[in-house]
Amino acid sequence: MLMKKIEDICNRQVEREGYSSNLYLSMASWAENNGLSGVAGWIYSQSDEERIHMLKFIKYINERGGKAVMPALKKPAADFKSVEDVFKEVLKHEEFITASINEIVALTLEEKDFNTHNFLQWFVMEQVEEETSVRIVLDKLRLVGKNNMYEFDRDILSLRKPASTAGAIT
Ligand code: OFO
Repeated sequence: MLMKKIEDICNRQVEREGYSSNLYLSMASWAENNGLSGVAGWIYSQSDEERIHMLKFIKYINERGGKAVMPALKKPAADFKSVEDVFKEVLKHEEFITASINEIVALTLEEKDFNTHNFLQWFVMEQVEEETSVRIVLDKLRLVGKNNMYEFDRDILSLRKPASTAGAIT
């Protein structure tokens, strides 16, 4: 049975993963409207992954005898200055999510909830992968140059990690 404070902080993460998914949908839609189908594809896939992360928390909370709460999600921004700004914002958001996951890990250690601690290890590794993949995109963007957006957009999907590591619900 989940401790109430662990249940609450996991529900907070349900909301954060759900918001991540929504935020990335908004960014992908912006890219699509600006003729950047590759960038849009990369970010739509990221949005799908965030929804899976949210589901993982929902299922874990319920399976451990808690009650997952479906959150109201804050409306994300609809307009962005540039592709570089979008990916800088993705990185900033992922760093926030990493800190959020680490906070839950710390609480599980404090409360000696080793089951939840174990559940969270997948997320700890996932955040390392996600931050790295966004940094790679930003590096490529600097290399290709903002004036060569056609090539960047054409090639960006080759930078996506394979779906097998994207994290299906188990
Ligand atoms: Fe990209 O964050 Fe979920 O966990």
